[in-house]
Amino acid sequence: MEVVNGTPLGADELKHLDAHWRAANYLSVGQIYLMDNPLLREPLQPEHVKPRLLGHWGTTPGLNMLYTHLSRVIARRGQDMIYVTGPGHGGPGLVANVWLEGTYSEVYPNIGRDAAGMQKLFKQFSFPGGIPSHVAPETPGSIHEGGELGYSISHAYGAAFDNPNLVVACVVGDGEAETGPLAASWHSNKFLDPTVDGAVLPILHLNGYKIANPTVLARIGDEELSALMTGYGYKPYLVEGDDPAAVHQLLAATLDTIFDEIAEIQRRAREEGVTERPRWPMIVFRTPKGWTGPKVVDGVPVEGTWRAHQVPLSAARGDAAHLAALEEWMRSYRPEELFDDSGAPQPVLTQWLPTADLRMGANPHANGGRSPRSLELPDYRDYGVKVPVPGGTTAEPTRVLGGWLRDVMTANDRHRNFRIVGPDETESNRLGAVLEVTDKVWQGEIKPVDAHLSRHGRVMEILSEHTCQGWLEGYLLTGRHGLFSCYEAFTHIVDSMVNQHAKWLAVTRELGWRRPVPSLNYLLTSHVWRQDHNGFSHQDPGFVDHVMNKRSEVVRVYLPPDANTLLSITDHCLRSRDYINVIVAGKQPGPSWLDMDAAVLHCVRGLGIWEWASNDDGDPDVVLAAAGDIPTIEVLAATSILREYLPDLKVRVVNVVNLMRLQSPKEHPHGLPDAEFDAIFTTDRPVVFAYHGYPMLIHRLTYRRTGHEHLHVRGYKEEGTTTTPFDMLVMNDMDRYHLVMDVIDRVPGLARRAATVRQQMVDILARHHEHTRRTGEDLPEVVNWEWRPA
Ligand SMILES: Cc1ncc(C[n+]2csc(CCOP(=O)(O)OP(=O)(O)O)c2C)c(N)n1
Ligand SMILES: [Mg+2]
Repeated sequence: MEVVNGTPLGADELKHLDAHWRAANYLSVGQIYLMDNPLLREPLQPEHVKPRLLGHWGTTPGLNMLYTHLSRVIARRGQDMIYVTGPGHGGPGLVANVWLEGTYSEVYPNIGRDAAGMQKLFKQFSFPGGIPSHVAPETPGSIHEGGELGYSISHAYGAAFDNPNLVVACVVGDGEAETGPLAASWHSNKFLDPTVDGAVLPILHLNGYKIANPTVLARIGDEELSALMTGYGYKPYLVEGDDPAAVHQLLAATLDTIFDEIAEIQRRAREEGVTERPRWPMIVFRTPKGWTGPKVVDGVPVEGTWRAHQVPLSAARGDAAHLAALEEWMRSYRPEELFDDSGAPQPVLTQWLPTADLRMGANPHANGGRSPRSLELPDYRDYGVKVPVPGGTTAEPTRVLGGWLRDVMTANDRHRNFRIVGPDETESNRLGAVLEVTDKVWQGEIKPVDAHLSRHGRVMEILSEHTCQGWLEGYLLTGRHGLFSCYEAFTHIVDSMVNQHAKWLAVTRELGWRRPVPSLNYLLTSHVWRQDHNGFSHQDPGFVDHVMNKRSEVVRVYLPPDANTLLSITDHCLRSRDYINVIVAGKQPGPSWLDMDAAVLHCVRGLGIWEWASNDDGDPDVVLAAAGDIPTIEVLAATSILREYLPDLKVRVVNVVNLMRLQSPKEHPHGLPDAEFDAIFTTDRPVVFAYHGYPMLIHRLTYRRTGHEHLHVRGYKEEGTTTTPFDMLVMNDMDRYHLVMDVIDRVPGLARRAATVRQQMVDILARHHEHTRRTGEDLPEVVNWEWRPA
């Protein structure tokens, strides 16, 4: 690893930096422990200490040292920079720094930069009614909570893409670095284009420990660690030490070198057109966990060990020795030198700091972007398929969407604010038209056989759903737009990341100062019903269930039944802010049901009666409902059978495109009012509902509705394999023949009258079984079925 020896700091600058760092450490400890006497102007008493001591000290002094020095770099160079805190449990450190630079009091005027403000700053931390312990949405300058570890680097790169002047400093916990998502995300450097993207400076915070264990990377020796980072394509710099004055010099010298190097890489790419993949610098920052904290507590070593992780003096309120040690610890930072009589930080710590938007807490990139703008969207109506009669046209919905997305890409090219991410599936998901106007970005070696790879593409593919998700989140949180296209089953890989993003959005909605950010849009295709190549391992429609657990104000789920509805829904999603939008749509050729005007209306309604398919004259015997493209086909096929065999039966066909319409309006803002729901689904007629995913979700959403006891849902019941498309439906009892039987079994009095029809359904299913097993194909009447009502 490179070591940059040097003493770039004169005596004064060293003094300024060290005072700033001590102040940040003092304020961090104060937040963890104190509710009063913030400046220690009187002897510390038990009642000054919080009754519950909650927070994390261990990582904090390192984070503070880095923040201090990055502020120096910003001030000297006018560098646009944000700070991503992987170990987000070091929340008090970030709050302390943001308070010192003045941003905190601007965002929260009730917390002034004075003694009274400091008292509130301390008390509110991890306190009922106060602020969370992590680098949460409440923390100015944060786009990354760092609560669930593993996403810092992918968030940092997401923020850096298409922000050519931005450097994202990204602290990675050495424990965090053990996670799968973090391990994969080092490779982001193969996707960063130095000509149009900014830079990420990863700083591996090698403090040696996690909560109760050493970290792997701290115990493999420098040679292996260096080889690992070199192997990931970085140039590692080592900054190591426990003597503050020496580390200040070393860190300042290293950062000076590194920022020159970043500027040079960018200059060569931008001015000389160098396309060779650069070896970007990164830092291994090896300092003690809990640095400057108590060395020994109750006879055991704390500083420099895992014991420093949370609260080193855990009994400071009740135990006199702990209280004395706390006071000694806090006084070791010499607060009387750091704060003036009013409690404000002395000029020595603040006069050299960056000002205005260059302060990392105030940087607009970390609050929805420096110049956020809406996408320019070509009129999707011009891209629709012609549908002279329902079902009369066949289209591959995602391919149709691809044509529009291609032009979305072009329309916004000059703003460079739209990206499509996915794990190797853009073409397989039939969005390949976008590659007519852009490429897949790739800084690795490119061979003649490769297609659509280039240094400057706007489509991003890496086989790590975590990295895709992290990139996109970072991109959105800094005010740009995107779409994540993913195999439905494997979207589950990012379940936990979605949880975190949903929490982030829910909290930011309540913070007036946070700008809305473009929504996180998923296109789940290659879905459960059409996994012809793959089978059971690729069949799982449960991501929707997962998302539906989130707070109703942030999630939206759409199941467009055909190409035109998919266009309309996607347009809506790309215009929206602060949501997680999930769109489930197939890529295989399928019937188009609605012409563009009807599609737009249907999407606005969210669910509606398809009159052209119904014969109920306002008084149905049964309601057949569908949500999802394949269920829609089965419901219509079942309807045509019923209308042919039982022409007196009055069938109402309902289609649901916006799943939240099913919920009570008390639970979701999109919920259909009860009276409208009752009018459409009736309160007393059987409803046979074919749903794309797990049936229980439809029950969950409708359990408060009057007619819920009459609702019978078919869907995926975890029966999967590699078989014919229709056999998948039969295996899950969601095929048209089962639906017809469901109707016969449920409409009062029908069972006896329609006994022979029912028997025919059973017979067809037997024939289906025999035919598929013999020929490998579905029955001709299934394959060739078209909507032609009697
Ligand atoms: C994914 C995940 N797993 C487990 C935890 C619980 N946890 C919180 S902090 C921590 C140790 C982190 O160690 P490190 O990344 O080295 O951070 P630092 O030493 O800087 O505190 C763990 C395991 C978590 N927050 N996220
Ligand atoms: Mg650690």
